[in-house]
Amino acid sequence: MLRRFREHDSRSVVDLRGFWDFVFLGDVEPDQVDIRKVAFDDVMAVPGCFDASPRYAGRRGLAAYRTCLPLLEAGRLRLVFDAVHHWCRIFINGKAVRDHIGGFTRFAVDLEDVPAGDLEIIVLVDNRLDYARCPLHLDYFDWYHYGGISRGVEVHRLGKVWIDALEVATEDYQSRRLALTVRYGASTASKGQPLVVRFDGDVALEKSVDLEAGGGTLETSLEFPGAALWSPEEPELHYLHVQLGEDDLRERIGIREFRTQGQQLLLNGEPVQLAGVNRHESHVQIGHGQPDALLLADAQLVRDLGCNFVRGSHYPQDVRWLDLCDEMGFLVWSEVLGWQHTAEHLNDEHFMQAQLTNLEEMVASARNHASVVMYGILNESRSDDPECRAGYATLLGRLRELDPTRPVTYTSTRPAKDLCFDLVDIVAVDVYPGWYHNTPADIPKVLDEVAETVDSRGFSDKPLMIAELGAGAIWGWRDWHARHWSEQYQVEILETAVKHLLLDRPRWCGLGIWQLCDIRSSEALVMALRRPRSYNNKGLVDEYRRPKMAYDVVKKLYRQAREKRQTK
Ligand code: ADA
Repeated sequence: MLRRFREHDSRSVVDLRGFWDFVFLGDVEPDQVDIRKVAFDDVMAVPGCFDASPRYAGRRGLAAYRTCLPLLEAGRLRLVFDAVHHWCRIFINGKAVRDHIGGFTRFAVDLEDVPAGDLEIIVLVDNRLDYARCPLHLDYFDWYHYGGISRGVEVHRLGKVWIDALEVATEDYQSRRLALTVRYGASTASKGQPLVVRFDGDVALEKSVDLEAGGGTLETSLEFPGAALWSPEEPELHYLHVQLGEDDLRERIGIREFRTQGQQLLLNGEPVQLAGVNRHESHVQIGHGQPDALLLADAQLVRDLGCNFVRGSHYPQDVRWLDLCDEMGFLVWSEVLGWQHTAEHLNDEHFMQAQLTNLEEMVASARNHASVVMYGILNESRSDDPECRAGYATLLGRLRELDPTRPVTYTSTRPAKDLCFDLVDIVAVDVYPGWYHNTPADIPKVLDEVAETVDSRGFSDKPLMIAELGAGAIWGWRDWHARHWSEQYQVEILETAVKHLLLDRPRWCGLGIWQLCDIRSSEALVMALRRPRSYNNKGLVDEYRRPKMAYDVVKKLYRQAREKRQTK
């Protein structure tokens, strides 16, 4: 995964990024494929999205990837995939070992007693939009679902005892008390295994532990008086390194508390206002694949804009992106894969199970990131429909169970009728005044009405934010009429809205502009007819990251908002 820090000192890890053998099989059912007979006739970059390359642009179907790894020794291995879109089946030496559904999340395949010799890994990848196979990626969503092995792949060598995860949470930021949970696996029970925890290189705990066969958890609480806190202004990070038996794992964390109190968001006890953007992991030439240079360029844009907030719309973001957010001090809304679902989906066990798995995988990757301050679910789904409430309660409840330290939320488009605001910590509304309805002059009135509605319905004790607001502009399109799709019209809408929300009205705790970059959208007719070029053109920069006029305007206003916050 090539994080921004070294995860292991003693565990041996092989990075499988590079060119893999590839074949696009097309409209073939995975169960009909005889994996021994697949004829690979091409190569494909891993990580990458095959349908973002000109040769396979827009193609949907089954594809096969293959690579080989020579193993000098037999033993236990773990194969880690950081994201495969959207459905995949993994074959090791010709044998199917696991299926996975849903892109954007990490999953692993454990292999016991692997013999020495060549390890052949074949991955069948299906990028078709097929509810029955993969209910998380649907054709009407407002982004293009690229397919392929879009993030890194690694092979880890495990011994008799191995660390599955190190989970770290700030228990009390004032005394710098951290709760640590080590999840381990073990092939047999054993006594007196050495456990050593180091904090920024210094030993903080050293003892012997007894381990159970199969695996278990070890929990402890440690205090690091005087350790620097993490905040957007001073994003101080610390390293926790755990050794258990002969295995080890390093995590990088920030000590901080983020919570809500009445209408406010508090970071380390101080009120914070969110000024930010929504970001998709999408690029015109590489789809969902995100090379380091692109991640860094996007992070630098977010910082240059003066944002302290990014929403990872609408799915779990690459951990390397979260690493950069930790370092740059962004506050991140991490979200489960979803877009405008109805009661039909929320009452379907198949869909809900896929959501729950996606949510568990998201939390596992997000929980140690200081930058991730809140979780979201089910973007713009029918939270106003009584038939959907149970689904919202299930997913939000599961999030709280998995990670009680972070506030939860979702985006609502019908605040006057919403039925689930009582289930969240932060009320978040998406509204597009001046774009889909009303005029730019009406923006202040529309926004005030949203706040009045939420408050009058009994939620005046919760923080309220606009998670999305925006306007489309085609890069370079400047026109005397200055209407829809012109750069000037986007400026007019964003300027009015940002001023009103962040400078004029204290009720709002934040704003996420829709969106940082233009992205390719769905080709479904319902979307295509509203999306010139088949792009969602509401970016402050276009798909090549070229700035539109609105970029500088937002940058100026976000800086003013920051100065206002700092002089309070
Ligand atoms: C919604 C949605 C976004 C995008 C946006 C738009 O708010 O959440 O994904 O589709 O609308 O551009 O209309």
